[in-house]
Amino acid sequence: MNVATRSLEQIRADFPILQRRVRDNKPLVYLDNAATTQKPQSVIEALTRFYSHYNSNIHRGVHALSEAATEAYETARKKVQTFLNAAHSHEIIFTRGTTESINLVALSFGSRFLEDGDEVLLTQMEHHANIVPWQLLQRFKNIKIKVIPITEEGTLDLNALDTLLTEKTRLLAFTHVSNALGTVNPVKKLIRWAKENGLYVLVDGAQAVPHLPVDVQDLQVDFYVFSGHKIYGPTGIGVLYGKTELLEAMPPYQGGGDMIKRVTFEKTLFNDLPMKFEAGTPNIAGAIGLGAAIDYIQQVGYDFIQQQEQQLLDHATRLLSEIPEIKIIGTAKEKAAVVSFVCEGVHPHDIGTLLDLEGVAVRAGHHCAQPVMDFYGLSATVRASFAFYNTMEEVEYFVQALKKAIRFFKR
Ligand code: C6P
Repeated sequence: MNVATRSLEQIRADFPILQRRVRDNKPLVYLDNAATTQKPQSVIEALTRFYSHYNSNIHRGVHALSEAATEAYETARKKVQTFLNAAHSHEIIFTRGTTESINLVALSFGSRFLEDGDEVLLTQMEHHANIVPWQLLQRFKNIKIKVIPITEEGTLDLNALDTLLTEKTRLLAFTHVSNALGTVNPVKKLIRWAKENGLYVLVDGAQAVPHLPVDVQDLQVDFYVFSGHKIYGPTGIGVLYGKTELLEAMPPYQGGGDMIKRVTFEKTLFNDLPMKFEAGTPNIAGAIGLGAAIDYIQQVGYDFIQQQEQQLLDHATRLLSEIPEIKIIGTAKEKAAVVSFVCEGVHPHDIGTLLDLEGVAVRAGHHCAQPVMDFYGLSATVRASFAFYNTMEEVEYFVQALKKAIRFFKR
């Protein structure tokens, strides 16, 4: 056993669920990491410790538990600040997840910074979470949505940028990594282009932060959003990073407790950042769990994560390419560890169901990215998405199970 194998085994042992057996005692092969990642023991323990030791509301109490909870919640915010290299901790807003973060920006930034007739530039490969909030904004603002097209291999057609740009274009909002195709977009290049043309930029980092380090100051991005559960943290917690001057100028997204300084029936004075955007009791345990997840990722390190995931991706791509019935959807040069594919003559859901019978968890469907499916003339794909805790043996087992499923349907 070499060092790398041993350390991978140790890493896998950190995730209790990976020891589980499913479907007639088959070992679980979890390849649905783009939907949500599994949680290491340290995250589970952070949640348990919060609820068993210092569960309390934050920012309100004068008692010991409330002080401890407030301290832990604000420490988690600082961990996210360091994780993204944000200039200030008040630039980190805790939300329910990527979806809520984008809805917050669309409604709050949209109401303050966008005017009737303004244009918002999205891409063909957006998750619905970065399409529908802008359409909801259209109920209040007569904004126009324009779309950067994609090429057959699933990369953005950058040649279209200058054609799409008009003097009305205000915002570029795009995904850093496509959940349906795995494409890693040229985020720096796109932001540079946007800034040269005076646009605001929102980047959906839901599928990026699990795989690569992000530095919001280096990117010079205005808004960067992600979900805790996709980076080994709990569900129901997410992050909106925003530049101070924008967040200061934006109106609150929701009203209630904690987001105010003074309330009368005539007028309310709003709280400072970040509380202005965190109305009501937040997901305290979730934020603390996210902090623990960030600690864990930093301990594993992105060098290991990237090296391991690249090997898994290459191996899966090679093995799948050898199966004549399989067509990989999304063949960009720069990809995160996601392989989407279709199988001639078999519906993706049927493949997903037969893989499940072998203990292999994948996602089959439109992946909440129907415009991507429309581009390829598909209703769905099968998607295997890897994390650093997956093994080459699991990739091989998955491909064997897939071949068995194909044989079953060809009978
Ligand atoms: N994609 C997937 O299986 P939430 O649900 O708020 O945590 O994340 C939404 C979201 C936004 N952007 C991208 C690029 C995403 O991939 C996701 C979530 C999951 O692909 C669930 S649909």
